[in-house]
Amino acid sequence: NAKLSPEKLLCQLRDRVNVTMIQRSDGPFGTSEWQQYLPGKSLSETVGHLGRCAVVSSAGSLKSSHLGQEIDSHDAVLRFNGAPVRGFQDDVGQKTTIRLMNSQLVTVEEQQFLREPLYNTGILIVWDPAPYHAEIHEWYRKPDYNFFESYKAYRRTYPEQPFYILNPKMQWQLWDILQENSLEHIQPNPPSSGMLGIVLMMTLCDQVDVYEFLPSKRQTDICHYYQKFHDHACTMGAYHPLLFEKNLVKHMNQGTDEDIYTHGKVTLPGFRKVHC
Ligand code: NCC
Repeated sequence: NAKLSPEKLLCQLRDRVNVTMIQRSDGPFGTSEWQQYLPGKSLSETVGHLGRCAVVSSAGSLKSSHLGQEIDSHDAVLRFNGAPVRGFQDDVGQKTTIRLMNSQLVTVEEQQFLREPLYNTGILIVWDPAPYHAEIHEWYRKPDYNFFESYKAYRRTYPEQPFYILNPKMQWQLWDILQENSLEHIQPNPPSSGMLGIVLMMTLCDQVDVYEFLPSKRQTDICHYYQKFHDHACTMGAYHPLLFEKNLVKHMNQGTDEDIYTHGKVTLPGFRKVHC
């Protein structure tokens, strides 16, 4: 269904999706107030050179997977939103190097976000849905969720923990590639945290193993491995173009179909290893 070869697709992602964190030089963030809040070090300086990385989706199919040890064997592990590790180590591991969160969580669930120890581990990154190819200024005036105050409150409480804001430009650069490689029209909503996280890790790591983004034989309507809630849309997508994301990731998989079936595991090369 994708139009480009896997090799060309990887090159497009590498060359057209500019994964950066908001910096002091980004327009409205240049004020003296923001200087105190944005981390001084860049993300790549903070994480260093990463070899093998794991991206752990929050899917219900992780339940009873016993993938914990395998996930923890990676140099770095990315998790999403409020996905817990305590009580679920056997299935999802215990290492958290980066946690990517949407702005809704940080804003609507601010009290839990500021209180729960879950968030105190690893590097935090928050992203917010921006208007299609909007300039930073336009987005800053009218974010989807106004998470800026909550971000500042967290930074005041935990000034030592690295906490970045994802530059919103990347979501539409990635969406364009999703659309170009799909035969159907895709809803104009940004990619899921899962897809953003996969591309983020491809910029930081030599190799990225993604778990239960493409569902294994354990596929289920249970939304998350940590909740009892059932909803088919969690796996197939509603707001996010999740199905198109999954097709694209399947197309680029360098692992085996057997690994998808048994481990829900896809292996992607880091952009450093991609030669165009
Ligand atoms: O559910 P969510 O996603 O936090 O999951 C993180 C990523 O894992 C992948 N996933 C999840 C469940 C599933 N059955 N299959 C999957 O493949 C997806 O790639 C997903 O992105 C989000 O993307 O940020 C999302 O966030 C939640 C919610 O806001 C947070 O969990 C915070 O509470 C959204 N749910 C709702 O708004 C009700 C979800 O749509 C997208």
